[in-house]
Amino acid sequence: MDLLIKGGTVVTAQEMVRADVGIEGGKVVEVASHIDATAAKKVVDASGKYVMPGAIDAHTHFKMPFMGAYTTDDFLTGTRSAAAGGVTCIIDFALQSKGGSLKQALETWKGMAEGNAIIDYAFHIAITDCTPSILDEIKDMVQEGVTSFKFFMAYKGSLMVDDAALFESLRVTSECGALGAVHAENGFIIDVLQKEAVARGNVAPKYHALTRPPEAEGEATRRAISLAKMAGAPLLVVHVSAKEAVRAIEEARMAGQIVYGETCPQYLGIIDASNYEEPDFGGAKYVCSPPLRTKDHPPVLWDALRFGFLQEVSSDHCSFDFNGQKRLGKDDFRAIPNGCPGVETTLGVLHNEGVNKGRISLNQLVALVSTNSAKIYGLYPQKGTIAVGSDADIVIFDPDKELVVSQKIMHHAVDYTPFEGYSVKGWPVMTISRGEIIYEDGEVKGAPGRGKFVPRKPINTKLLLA
Ligand code: DUC
Ligand code: ZN
Ligand code: ZN
Repeated sequence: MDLLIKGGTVVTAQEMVRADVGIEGGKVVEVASHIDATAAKKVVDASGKYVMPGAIDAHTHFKMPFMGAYTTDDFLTGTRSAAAGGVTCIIDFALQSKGGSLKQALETWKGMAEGNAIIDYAFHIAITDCTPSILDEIKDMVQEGVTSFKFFMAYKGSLMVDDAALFESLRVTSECGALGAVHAENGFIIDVLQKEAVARGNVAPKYHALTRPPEAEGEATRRAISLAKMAGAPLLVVHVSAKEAVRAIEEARMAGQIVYGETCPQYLGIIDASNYEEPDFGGAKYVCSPPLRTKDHPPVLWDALRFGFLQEVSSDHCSFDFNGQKRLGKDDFRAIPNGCPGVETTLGVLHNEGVNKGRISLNQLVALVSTNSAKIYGLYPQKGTIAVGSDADIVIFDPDKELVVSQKIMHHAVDYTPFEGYSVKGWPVMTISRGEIIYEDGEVKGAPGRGKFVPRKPINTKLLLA
């Protein structure tokens, strides 16, 4: 046995049990109440700690060209930060360039990850140009292990696709065993509101939120759900931030439609729309899309997580330096690159805000940050659980470790964290990827390039209903 994790409490999406975990050849080979340590090459003492499946962050943007800049974190610094946050697998978005093929997008993103990633990685492809030949390529991508595709209903004039393109694409993704995912905000309305705001001289960061109202998200979510229904396709709505969008998903799910929803920690009430008022252009740090909402939205999102209307929490780590990149928009909020970092903080923040405050159980925490993503995106049971035969992707989580989130302790390259000053009890202390300790007590030990591309299986909607 290569590694034995002894004395911890194994927490999966289903159970919480005192057990030792034996690892060999990168896989879990035994989970039992007592495993003899004499044959183990290395023993990790996990007493007093939770032993959980490594988190899967299904929403990152490393080294992505966007709004005239590249995201600051690349596959090295991004996965370094991920490892320090207990994340053992990311699903990043390869972006189809206008006129480019899906194959080109995948090869470009694989090229950026290879030799750099510290943890395992998979890709979605964001389709921005839905021509017949591109739709034909979807099945080839599924063969390559890319089984989810994102479509933007916002960013008019750049990334946005129209309803016909989305409808046709969803038919194809579904036929090919893939999942269509949407960025659901009404790009037409946002465009009108943005132009009006700027014409009135309203150019500060807070107008980013005021020109992307929750109704624009609710409307687009409802529309995407209707298009998916007509296409006979399952659908996933990424980064749900507004109660209007939650209600749309809830209704569709109650009516038996297969619609999944993701939200992100930045929408869960630790920060909110009032942060856009921070002085000295500080509000730009929180400019992401959808924007942070007013305080009436997070309680609805928490209820949706607790009752299963939203199934997963990922970071949408899309990092732009405050000094330099965000300041591109100092005279016009429309030029602030959209996105916030968060791959390192999701697990600890969700544990503190969710489990410690009694909003979700520990098992739900594991489901939301790991197991459900593995099931939805075709990684289960290779990843997303601790079971014999699964990859030994494990996070050891100390529920008593207290810390204050701050830029000083982050492992990312970007120059701020949106959760600065947030106090938590409970934080990951060790991350194990395929049996190798890659992070321990503040130090990332995994070598750049050790992470592998993980081809994903076709989508199986029977795995996760509630
Ligand atoms: N949507 C994302 O999912 N990420 C970054 C920007 C955006 O609008
Ligand atoms: Zn998006
Ligand atoms: Zn994103």
